[in-house]
Amino acid sequence: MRWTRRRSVVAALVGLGLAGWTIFAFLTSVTNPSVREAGGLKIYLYPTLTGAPRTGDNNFEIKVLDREGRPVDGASVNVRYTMTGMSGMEARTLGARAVTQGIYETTLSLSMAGTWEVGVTVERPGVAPVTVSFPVQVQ
Ligand SMILES: [Cu+2]
Repeated sequence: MRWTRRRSVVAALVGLGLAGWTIFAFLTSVTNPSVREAGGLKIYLYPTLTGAPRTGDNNFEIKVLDREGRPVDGASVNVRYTMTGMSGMEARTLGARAVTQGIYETTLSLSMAGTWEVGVTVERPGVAPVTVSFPVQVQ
């Protein structure tokens, strides 16, 4: 009796913990799904003009900031993207064009609706390359 109750309390706490973590992860991703921090950089990826990405060609901007929030210019920014969980689809790689103020621009051909995985690699002279990954929902 007592043991059963203790076990159900533990199960309830574990359940609450998992639910809390899930909600936290969900809220964090909703608050800002398009920023990643790695290697002393803050890297943003967002679709321009179109709002939510749709099937076909979509323009994206990549913003690169340093630790102090200053734009990182003169980097080589490459994008590698594929559809999540679709083994038959080959990943595509392309470079992003530098615009200004730490902003780089690219056009991704998102041929199907669903979840895509977009990897962004930032290379600077004399510094280890930084790669981050974004899930992108395509309608
Ligand atoms: Cu696909």
